[in-house]
Amino acid sequence: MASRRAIVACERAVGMHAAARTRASIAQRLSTKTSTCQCQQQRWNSVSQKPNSDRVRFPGAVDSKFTTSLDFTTKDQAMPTFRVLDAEGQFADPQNVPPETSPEELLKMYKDMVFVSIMDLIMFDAQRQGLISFYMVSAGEEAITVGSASSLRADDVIFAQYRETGVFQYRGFTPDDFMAQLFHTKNDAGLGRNMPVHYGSNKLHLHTISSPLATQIPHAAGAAYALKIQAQQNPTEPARVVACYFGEGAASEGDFHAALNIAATRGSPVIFICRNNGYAISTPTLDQYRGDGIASRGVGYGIDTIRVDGNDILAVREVTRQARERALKGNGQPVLIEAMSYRVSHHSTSDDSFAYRARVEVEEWKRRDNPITRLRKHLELRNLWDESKEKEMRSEMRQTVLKAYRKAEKEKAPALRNMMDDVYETWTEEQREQMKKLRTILETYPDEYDISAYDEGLDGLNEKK
Ligand SMILES: Cc1ncc(C[n+]2csc(CCOP(=O)(O)OP(=O)(O)O)c2C)c(N)n1
Ligand SMILES: [Mg+2]
Repeated sequence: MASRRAIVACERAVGMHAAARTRASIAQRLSTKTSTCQCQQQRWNSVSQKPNSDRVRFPGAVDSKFTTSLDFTTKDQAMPTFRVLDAEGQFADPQNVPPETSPEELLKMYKDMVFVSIMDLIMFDAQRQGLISFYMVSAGEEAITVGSASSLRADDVIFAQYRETGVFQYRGFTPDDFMAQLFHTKNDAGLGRNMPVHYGSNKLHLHTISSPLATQIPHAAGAAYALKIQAQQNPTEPARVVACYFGEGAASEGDFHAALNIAATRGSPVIFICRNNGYAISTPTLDQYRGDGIASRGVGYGIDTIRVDGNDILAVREVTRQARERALKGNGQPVLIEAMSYRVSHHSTSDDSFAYRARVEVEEWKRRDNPITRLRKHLELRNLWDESKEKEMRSEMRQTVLKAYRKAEKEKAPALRNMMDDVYETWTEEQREQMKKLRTILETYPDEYDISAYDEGLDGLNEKK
């Protein structure tokens, strides 16, 4: 099923016309030996073993030695966690620092993280006041999203889960774009059809967020395969990768496993970025899995994998930079990054996390480590930042968010016809009938239904010509 989804995503991305090339023929293409997977095919050509060899090259195992000692393989030591900065913002190993990041870039990353945290506070409150229906904050995870986005090309394709506001912010989604979606105004690219925080942008190569968990992961594997084919067809164009974000909870879905496997076997240039924040709503990781996090699964699928300190933006930036290079090496391959953090906030505005975890646990994490504070300390050590700049920036950002917020609050909602549009190419008879009935109801009970808030009012019910 997930492989089928990957194929569909692949078809869409390369723009194949369904009538011209049926799914069957695509599936056949995927299963045929192409020049790109020759290396993988060749791996098994030497099944015939030499006499007295200490191993047989079984077709199903890489290079397994014979042994007479009966030992079960057990859980090994945990994979290490890469970091660049220590909790005080100093280089953890001054002899081993990543390539210099310019002061401008460091400041952009810092400001983007702070902007997200300020918008989060304001919009969480807006939901509490009943002004928007739902919200999710990124508290504690801003470095994972901003840091990784900073190492991608602007036209790399991104699939996100929902706690990746920092990616949208880094890419150039504007305060007006955020507010149009959150207040479902007529300027929302999704025309108010999605819950708040389900952002998307064609222009910025950000696929629209979708609520059912993990469905974006096979889509990402398929889209990356499409990019690989495109790169073969247009070798002079700069190669692109896909970045796919998800939580450790989403990695419990079958889609995660199918996607990693197809990406590995097809050599798709996709960077899987898992945000491991310790919880899937109320389910702590201990009840989700017993292995070594999500990283150990990447190795199981034959995928180059790294674990990184998600509170250390320079570490996230550097692993993503190197992951991107790896993803494009040779004929392409997936890479898995597991970024460790802690979900400081409630899961969403629909959740009260103190019903299942102690306040002291959260307070302890807030005190112990925070990605924004860590980068701020680093900037101060380099004389790039101080308290007065901080104050000025925070006040300006608050004003920016509130200005966009007030503007969106007054904006009309999309025309009512958008309820029906884009399901079929044109409305069906049933849809026309339903819109006619809706018109009758709205005209009969004008005091019950205030449609002045909708673009075009009653005319918005008319079918688009
Ligand atoms: C298929 C599916 N099952 C369940 C849900 C309900 N649900 C929404 S978010 C969530 C937890 C996901 O946790 P994780 O992937 O770790 O992301 P986090 O919220 O921690 O960022 C669940 C169970 C869903 N949206 N889709
Ligand atoms: Mg989680």
